[in-house]
Amino acid sequence: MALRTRFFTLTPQIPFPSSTSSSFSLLSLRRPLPRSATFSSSAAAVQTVLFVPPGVEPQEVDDSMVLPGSNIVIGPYAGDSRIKGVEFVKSSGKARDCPKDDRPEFAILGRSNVGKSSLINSLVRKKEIALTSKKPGKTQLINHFLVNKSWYLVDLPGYGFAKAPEAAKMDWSSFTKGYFLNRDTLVAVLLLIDASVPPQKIDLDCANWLGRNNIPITFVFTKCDKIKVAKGKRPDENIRDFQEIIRQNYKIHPPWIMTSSVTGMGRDDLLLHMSQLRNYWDQ
Ligand SMILES: Nc1nc2c(ncn2[C@@H]2O[C@H](COP(=O)(O)OP(=O)(O)OP(=O)(O)O)[C@@H](O)[C@H]2O)c(=O)[nH]1
Ligand SMILES: [Mg+2]
Repeated sequence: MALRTRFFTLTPQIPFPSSTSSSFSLLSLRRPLPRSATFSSSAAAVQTVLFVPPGVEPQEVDDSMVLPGSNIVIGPYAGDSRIKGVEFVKSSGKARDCPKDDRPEFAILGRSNVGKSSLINSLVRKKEIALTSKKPGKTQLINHFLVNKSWYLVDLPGYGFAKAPEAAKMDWSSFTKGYFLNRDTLVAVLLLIDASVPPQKIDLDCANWLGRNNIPITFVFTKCDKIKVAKGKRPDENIRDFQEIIRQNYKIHPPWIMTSSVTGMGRDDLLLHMSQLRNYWDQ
């Protein structure tokens, strides 16, 4: 059976009034704790509801089980999260060209330039296995990287980049239909959100689309090292604002975590979280 039907439970449909009139279902493993948790990152605190994985009773949770800079509780399915090897497998222009085996995979999704390729390089500790660029629109194909010969990281083209060369533009309707809806080996989408800018409608719309299609997500906030902004808000403030929107609209929060590909912040913790999702999927 596919993960998304046996791993995640659906909440009742909740209206999503801010950006679309359609209704939204959010995915979570279990009901969240009735209390909220607070994490401090520089001055502002981020309030959130904890994500409690299978095998953990909400009343059992204590602070030592929560990953720093996240709402993620680590449970008994978390395992060895070390990276022993990574190899680029292939680039695919269409979903049907993707590797055809049963290995579990995580899709890295987000706006162009949010740091998808950089996150992959940081997770596997290889400088340029996934190609990065200051210019948006660098990644234009579905790129599969095989980790520890047992699971895939998938670097996807970014959305929200209007100026991509016509020939290189992704056909998102066929892409989403072909990849997200039919990829039975998809454990979760890591939806990357740039913490150095305020919440973006396009990211909320993307979360909305994934939720409506019962695809599990983890919000991965990127660029959390960018604290020296001349104007505007700090990453922790932007993340707090993003959580506020999520909390207003949804009863259950997906897991979320703060990261930086420059400093390595959140890298080990995200890998541990991915190990618990993968091990549960694999059982
Ligand atoms: N300060 C900072 N910069 C980052 C971080 N992650 C990525 N960047 C920078 O952001 C730019 C875009 O990074 P990429 O990893 O190429 O972004 P992408 O999401 O793969 O972009 P596309 O493939 O074009 O969709 C590069 O200049 C990176 O060096 C981060 O955590 N902190
Ligand atoms: Mg890229």
